Amino acid sequence: MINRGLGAIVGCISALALFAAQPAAAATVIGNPCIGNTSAPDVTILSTANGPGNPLSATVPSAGVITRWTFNVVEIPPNVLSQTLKTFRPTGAPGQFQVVGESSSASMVTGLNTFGTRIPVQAGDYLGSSGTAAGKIVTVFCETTNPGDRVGVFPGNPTTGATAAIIGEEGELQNPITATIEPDADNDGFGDETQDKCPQSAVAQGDCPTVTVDAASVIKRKGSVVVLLTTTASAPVKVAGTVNLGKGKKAKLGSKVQTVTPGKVSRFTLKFPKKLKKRLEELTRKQSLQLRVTASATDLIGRVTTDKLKTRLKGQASG
Ligand SMILES: [Ca+2]
Ligand SMILES: [Ca+2]
Repeated sequence: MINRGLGAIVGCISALALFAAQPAAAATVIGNPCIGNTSAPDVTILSTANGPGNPLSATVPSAGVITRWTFNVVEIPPNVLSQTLKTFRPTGAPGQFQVVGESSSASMVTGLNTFGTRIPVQAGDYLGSSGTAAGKIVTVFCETTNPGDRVGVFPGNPTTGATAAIIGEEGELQNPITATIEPDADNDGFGDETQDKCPQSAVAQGDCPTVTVDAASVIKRKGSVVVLLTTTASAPVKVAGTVNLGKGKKAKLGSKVQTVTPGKVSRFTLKFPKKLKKRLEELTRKQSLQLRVTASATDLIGRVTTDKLKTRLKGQASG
């Protein structure tokens, strides 16, 4: 079905041997490292299956972001040849797919070409490609002699967002593309291993924002104090206090953990334990105890910042 116009690309033996195993990592490599050795005009292809002997999955096993792709080609014709990685998602209709992502068009050199990209993918997405040479659609693929290698063929060049149906499927053909898929735990569309320095937050791709906590003031009540504080980013905050009661004794106070929203003053209540209440009742109103307060905020990656303040608690003896 494909017009295998070899054009300027000289047919050659196919090879699966050049794929080097990746070091163990959470990233996954899919696709086929075969060497593109022929081409066809006016078509876009997608890989539907890899034959036995290729350990890589032909389709996307789990959601993530394609951060890198390779394209292997035996020889480049004199006119500049570019190829584009495309990702396809089945629509549910037989043979029909939507183009859900594309790399930029990449100029090829003879041999193994490697490119960075950023294409979010879902489990079950397919890889495909199309190309251009001298302004015309020229798509390079591999003749592999392996009947289990299969591609679907689209007429023309459907682009991102377009829905297209394959006009047929053929064996012993493959797409000379591998894709590295990194996890994207925060679902921000940036691969968590090489593109996202803060995989804990979808709002940050650079270093995770640090949190500054500012304990501003204390409201004193009879059996408790209320600490007012702010933070520079949303973070869980805990407030603790200590009071020296004299004779080596200490009273410890603690708040519940609250998530503080930046730009909003939050209130943390520290209730007095019995021994502090008792000690205050023993002291005259001219006497006082020092309360040391520490507010601790924990950022997205577990870094803790603190702010401290001191205040005095007056004696409450009635006499
Ligand atoms: Ca991410
Ligand atoms: Ca992020």
